[in-house]
Amino acid sequence: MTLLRGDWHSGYDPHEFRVAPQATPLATQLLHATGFAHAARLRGEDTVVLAMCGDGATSEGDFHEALNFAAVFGLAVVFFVQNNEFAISVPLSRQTAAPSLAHKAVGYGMPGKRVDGNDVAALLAVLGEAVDRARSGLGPSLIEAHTYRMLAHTNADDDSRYREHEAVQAWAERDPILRLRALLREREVLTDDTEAEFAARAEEVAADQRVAMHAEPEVDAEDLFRHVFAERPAMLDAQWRTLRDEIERTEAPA
Ligand SMILES: Cc1ncc(C[n+]2csc(CCOP(=O)(O)OP(=O)(O)O)c2C)c(N)n1
Repeated sequence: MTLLRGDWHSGYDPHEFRVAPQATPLATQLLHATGFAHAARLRGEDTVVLAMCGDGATSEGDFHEALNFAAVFGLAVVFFVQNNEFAISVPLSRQTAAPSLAHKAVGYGMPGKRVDGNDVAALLAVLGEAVDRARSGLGPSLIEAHTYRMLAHTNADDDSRYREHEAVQAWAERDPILRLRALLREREVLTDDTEAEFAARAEEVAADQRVAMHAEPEVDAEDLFRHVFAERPAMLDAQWRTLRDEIERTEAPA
């Protein structure tokens, strides 16, 4: 969440959690994933990479390059597309003329599966299969999870300009959390007690997050210039000196 308040781009250690930092340019993460899987292969590791993107991101050139390279070299990547039918205001019908996004897998020579994205159990089964396949050296898969975006893209987006309220309402009954809850209740995995315990723990996490997000971050302006190159080139160094002088001037007492 630190990314969203103008603090460090990644507020955690990606190595420790084995989750890459969020990439804002759409679909670039797919190439990173393919590269990561290639590196793992060269190092003799059995890592499987899960690469996620939206339906809109499938129209980027990077999507093609990443899937093609991964398939040709049989890399251990599971490409997971969350098809929520919109890329901000652009509907899926403007994104592809293919019968489904999963169909794209055929052209790359990898298995493609379309699954109900609001059915957590189905998703787990399909993802598990793709991960096992990748880990046993059979190469990448493409999974399309079909769902629906319930809110506007961001609070700067007015979705009433491009879709009907009724269409959104129709999806409310398919809420994946309610469905998972019903399944777990039926199997008696979830009881009143465990549910209350989970809800209390979730509220604790949310409360901690709110406190952390309201704290004033201590930013060091030079961080902008660190970790870009192993050795900072003269051009960046000049930019840093200009910024540093400006900061010193504005911070100097009048
Ligand atoms: C290369 C690039 N182009 C445009 C944008 C602006 N942008 C941010 S989110 C978004 C829509 C993404 O839609 P989708 O891939 O379907 O993912 P969703 O947000 O619906 O999960 C766009 C166009 C961007 N971040 N990167």
